[in-house]
Amino acid sequence: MAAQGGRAVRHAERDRVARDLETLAGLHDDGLGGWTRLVFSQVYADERQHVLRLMREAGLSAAIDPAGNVIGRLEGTNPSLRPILTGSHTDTVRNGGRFDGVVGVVGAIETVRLLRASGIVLEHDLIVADFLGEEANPWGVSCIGSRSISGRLTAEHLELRPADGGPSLGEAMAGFGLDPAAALGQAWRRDALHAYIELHIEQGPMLERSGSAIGVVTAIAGIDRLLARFEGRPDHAGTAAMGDRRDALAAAAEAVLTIEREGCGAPVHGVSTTGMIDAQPGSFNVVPGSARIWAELRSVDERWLGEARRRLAREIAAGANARGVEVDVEWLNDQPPVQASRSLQDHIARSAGRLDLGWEPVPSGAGHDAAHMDVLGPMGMVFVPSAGGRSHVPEEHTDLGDILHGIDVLAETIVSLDRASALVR
Ligand code: HGY
Ligand code: MN
Ligand code: MN
Repeated sequence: MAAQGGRAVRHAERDRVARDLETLAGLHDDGLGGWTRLVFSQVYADERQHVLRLMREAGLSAAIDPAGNVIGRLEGTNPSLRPILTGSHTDTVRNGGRFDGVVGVVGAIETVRLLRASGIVLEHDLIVADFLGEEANPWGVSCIGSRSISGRLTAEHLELRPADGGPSLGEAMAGFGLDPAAALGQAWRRDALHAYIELHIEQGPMLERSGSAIGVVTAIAGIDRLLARFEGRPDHAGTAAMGDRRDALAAAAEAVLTIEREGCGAPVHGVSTTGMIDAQPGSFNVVPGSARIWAELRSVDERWLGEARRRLAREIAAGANARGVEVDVEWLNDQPPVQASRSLQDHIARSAGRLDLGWEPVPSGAGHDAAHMDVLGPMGMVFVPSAGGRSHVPEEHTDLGDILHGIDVLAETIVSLDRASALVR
């Protein structure tokens, strides 16, 4: 056990963690299915006040920053040292689950409780964060809060509007009581952190299949997102000859399958998904004149991502043009893959070993705030198993016992990081 002055870190408390998870799950939008808590929704506003209270009750001095991050601090003994940061997010996707992100925020707060109950006082300040808006959203900018802290939120991001109109991202933030201008200007200096560590559900099948209790994340997949707009010609569905048509929806559908083939052919970890499609005018009896698709590519291999982008742009255009349809492919997001710090991987693995928990290295196909925190210091992630490898669905589930193990590894690792001097990226 990582001890300090002979004191070992206590184990996470089952009933207290279960209560926190249950309370947060209860703060969801009934009308949106699953355990939905969308960014900028009222239920999300209520939930952030609850997290603020939890942080303060745990002994953190906590506040909400201009970008909407709930930030708590536990002072260490040596203010000259750079802080350790741990956290995650509590917004969800539509029709989402109860554990994505929430496990990392509850785990971080429980870690503070355990350190205090164990009489362990760190040398480094420990900062706990519930980052605003980690999930994909209508503005196409995920990880809003962690981008702000890492200096990756831009004025252009704030000007973005949803494809179907509505307030800009900056207007939505202001409407939520935040200060978008200050959110642009509050970036922490590079290398501001001694270390960043995040507990998260794996959202994939590897740990459940292997039986390992803990995943030591090796890298976080890069994400490239696109919006493709198809312009054909609307016609009467009953009289336009098939060979004369310039059917925008047929061209979009062909592009969806082209995108799927790209992921299926990836020689390394690479996946592709078309998440949305729409067509106008949307009538039975009119050949669609225009259509749009929203899609994304992901991989931990930057070279594959770049090549796939170029192939897709070429093949989508060729398929559309063969149908007499024009297409414009706009790349909305290019988040490169991020390698986890070797030092943190070692600390996490050793902590799991000391706790007699089986572990294995795991790449993350999911994106995380940790990908941005990497700018501020050595980054690591601790994964716990996902039942059936499923996430972003109401059926998302992780056993409480696995969550408690993850929290114990998180706490154990933070104590060992506190004693480490030079951590490498
Ligand atoms: O989309 C993701 O990968 C993350 O769960 N937000
Ligand atoms: Mn997440
Ligand atoms: Mn997610």
